[in-house]
Amino acid sequence: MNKKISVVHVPFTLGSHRRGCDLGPKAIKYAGLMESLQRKNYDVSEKEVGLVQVEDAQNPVLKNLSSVIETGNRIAKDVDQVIKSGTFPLIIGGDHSIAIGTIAGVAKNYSNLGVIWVDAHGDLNTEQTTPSGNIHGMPLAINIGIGDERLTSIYHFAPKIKPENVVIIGVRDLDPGEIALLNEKNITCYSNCDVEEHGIARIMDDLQRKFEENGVDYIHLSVDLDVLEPYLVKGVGTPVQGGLTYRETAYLLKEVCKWNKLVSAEFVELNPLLDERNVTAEIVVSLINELF
Ligand code: 6HN
Ligand code: MN
Ligand code: MN
Ligand code: MN
Repeated sequence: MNKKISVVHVPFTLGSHRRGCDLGPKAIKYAGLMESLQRKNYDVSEKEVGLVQVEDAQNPVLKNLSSVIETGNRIAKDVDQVIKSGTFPLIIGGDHSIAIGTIAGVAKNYSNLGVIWVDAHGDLNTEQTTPSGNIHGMPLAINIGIGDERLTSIYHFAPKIKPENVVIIGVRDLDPGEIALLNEKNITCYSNCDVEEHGIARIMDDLQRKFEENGVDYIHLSVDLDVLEPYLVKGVGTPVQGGLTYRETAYLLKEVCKWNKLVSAEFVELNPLLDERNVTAEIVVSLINELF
């Protein structure tokens, strides 16, 4: 693992219906993220992406579209620069719509990028299938090139990733349009019940083999905190019962790290306004410690 880490703060909240994810990076900072990484002798720096965050209700099926696009381009540019400087980007959200920008920035550097999407949701909606109009329910579709062209073309290339290089883990709340897209694109997906049935260790072994077979040498990890059991993570806006345990999530992170393919990681969807005494942010810091 690279010894130089840049913690990239992305305090964006307009991809979600609830306000408050913009406070996520500060809450995680105050929970001690920098100190915990420094204690392990990483050379850690921080930066904050300059965002555009102006609410607009122009398009009910793509809410706050202009801000998501402008912010996505800025995130992509910053993440791209961090990688080009030989530093590992650890991106702290922000709602999950920021992954449109993060993956754009990472994929600019790696043409056959693998993505592990750890989430209670599929985030595979489009403007045609969305039940909410919230763009944080769409980033994975957009990254495989499906959706509004203004979003899929962020950072001037599309698609960012191939559907066969994507895996989703922990999912348990899919909308009908998402199920259709999953099937159409044949995306590898392990639900919470699959984790129960096969165990996280076997699933990770299967994934390692899959990435090997696909010739994937570089992996981006996207962790939506709502993948965990809601009682563990009170500070998320779209909780769903039946999530992963802390131990399963920690195992997943440690295993990914062992493969030596991880080039970037992001932790998203913390909403400190919904949290109690910053406990969810403390869990994020612990999880990041499992990873590095
Ligand atoms: N997230 N599938 C729902 C929607 O509105 O599209 C929920 C999305 C949640 C997204 O948690 O990142
Ligand atoms: Mn989610
Ligand atoms: Mn193993
Ligand atoms: Mn998500």
